[in-house]
Amino acid sequence: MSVVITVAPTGPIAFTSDNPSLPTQPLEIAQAVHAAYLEGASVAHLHFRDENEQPTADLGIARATMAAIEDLCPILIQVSTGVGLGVPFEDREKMVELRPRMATLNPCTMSFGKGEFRNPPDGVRRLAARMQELGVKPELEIYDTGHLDACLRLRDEGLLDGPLQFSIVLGVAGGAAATADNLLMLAKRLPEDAIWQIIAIGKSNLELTAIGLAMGGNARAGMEDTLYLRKGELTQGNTPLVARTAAMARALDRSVASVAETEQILQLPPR
Ligand code: KMH
Ligand code: ZN
Repeated sequence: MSVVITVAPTGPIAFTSDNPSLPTQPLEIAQAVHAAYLEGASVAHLHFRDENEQPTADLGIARATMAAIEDLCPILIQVSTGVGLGVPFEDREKMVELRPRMATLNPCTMSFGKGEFRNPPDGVRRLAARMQELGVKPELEIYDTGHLDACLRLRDEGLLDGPLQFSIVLGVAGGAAATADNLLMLAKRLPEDAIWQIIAIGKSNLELTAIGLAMGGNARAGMEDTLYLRKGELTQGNTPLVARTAAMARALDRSVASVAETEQILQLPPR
């Protein structure tokens, strides 16, 4: 099966003071996504920032960024409804009104590094129902086993349509550690027809991405998940991270999925 590579160029946590090549402004993000598309990424996972680099749910900034990307390439857009730790859930859930092809759904409230990541159950239900209405495919972010069970309950309530699409997110302080055992344990518990990708945060990003690809999973690459190409070496933008993930997939004799193939693999609702 071809590999779906998602680029996550910015995220909600880092600043250019952490890595000067972090794209934070609309045109910077569009150019980074276009470069990643040329390296094999078929999905772009987007967070937006204001002019002070603060994470924002500002729909105007989001639209400008999405339009700039669409002018450059046909990559599939996945908007984050995580947005940023300090952003109210009521503002975050409005991101799906942008009607992207996909958007993330974080099923549970959790400790997240030094902060709290609030995802109230009734809000998550409301968001899942709205995504269903709009034909926006949920990217289910599971940081631990209980998060998977929460998603299966939403499915059983009819709020999620199959096949379910999961991101197994490992390495966030507050969620499951970034270990091969945790990846195996979670991947084995997924529904038979589920589609999944590995998201490994921080220093285990390379190893766990390699294991996830070898296990048949898809992968996410980008400066949302690591600012380093290797220990002690800051990455010069997102492109080297995406290129390396594509090279690993090919080394495993797995082709890299095009946008059209990705629509098939993820069985995205037609637009
Ligand atoms: N930042 C990642 C650990 C989201 O954007 O909704 C998880 C994430 C969630 O990407
Ligand atoms: Zn994100």
